[in-house]
Amino acid sequence: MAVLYKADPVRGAEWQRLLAAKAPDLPCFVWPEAGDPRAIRYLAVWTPPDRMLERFPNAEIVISVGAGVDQFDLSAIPAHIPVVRMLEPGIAEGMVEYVTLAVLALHRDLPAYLEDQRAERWSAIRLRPAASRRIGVLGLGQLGEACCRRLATLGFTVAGWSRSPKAIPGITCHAGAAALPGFLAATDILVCLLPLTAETKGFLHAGLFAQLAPGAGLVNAGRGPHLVQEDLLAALESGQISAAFLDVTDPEPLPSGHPFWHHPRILMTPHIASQTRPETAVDFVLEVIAAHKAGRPLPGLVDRSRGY
Ligand code: NDP
Ligand code: OXD
Repeated sequence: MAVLYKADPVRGAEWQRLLAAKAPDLPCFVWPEAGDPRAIRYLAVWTPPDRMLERFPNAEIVISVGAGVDQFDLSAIPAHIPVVRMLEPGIAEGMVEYVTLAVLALHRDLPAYLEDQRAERWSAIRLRPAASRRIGVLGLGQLGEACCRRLATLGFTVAGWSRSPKAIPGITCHAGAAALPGFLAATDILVCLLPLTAETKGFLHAGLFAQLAPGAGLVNAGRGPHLVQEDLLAALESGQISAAFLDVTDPEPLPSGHPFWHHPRILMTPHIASQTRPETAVDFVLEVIAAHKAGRPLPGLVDRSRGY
């Protein structure tokens, strides 16, 4: 019985070392090494290898090393093999830091001040209390909920939107398509933490921007294809969106000369909002394997019909 790790090889070496210490009976190979392919039972991957079952006929579980699984072709993974996504606490901690950074920067008008500095302009914008700034978070999963909770502790008025109803103390929770317009109309800074699915591709588009409070800020830390790029440029031009933090783009990186690179009201980061932390990721993988062996429900099991 062995684990195959297929993602960043530097982190793979860390996984190998950690697994050797925590589960000495469970060898870990870092792709393209795989030892005896018939011994590979658990694949921890960013994307599974082609012809996965031909290569690894005894594969039992595929675990995404990331929280998202949109990079998987789920139809290529046989239905009897469960697909699990990463639920280790480091991902949420990183995302909470990033979203807090972006929301505070938008709340405190950092993009405008950066522009002023470059233009040698000294001009104060009137401060607005956090309680009067309404933050709306799209997606109330492991990341959205953690971000909402932290933002609320900073004094913001926080709401979230998800597919199914939620109850989170101190957060106004909205659910379903019918609740979306009311949620958007009461949002000054919109944070996207949706998974990328057929339903959410292109979700951040002109029609949605138009429903936000005028001059709203945008944070996209979900996936690049959530955003319709030309609609963001138009919304920035009209002032309907005042500024945007983008941690994800489509493609990554954007080509040279793309208008986002030099846009004064766009702050881009290279998909670093959070990163899977090997120490806790390995614990999660061992938890999944133990649950599988014991016939218990698998944590992080992906619902293939929903795509997340
Ligand atoms: P979860 O699956 O835990 O949460 C997803 C949330 O989105 C759920 O609340 C879900 O609703 C909601 N949702 C999904 N589809 C819809 C829809 N059609 N309409 C309304 N709500 C919907 O995911 P995570 O919180 O773990 O991660 C979210 C995404 O963040 C990942 O898929 C990934 O794309 C991105 N990510 C980005 C990173 C980065 O560094 N930039 C790092 C890690 C993740 P419900 O609860 O009702 O199911
Ligand atoms: C993830 C990511 O999905 O890093 O975990 O984007």
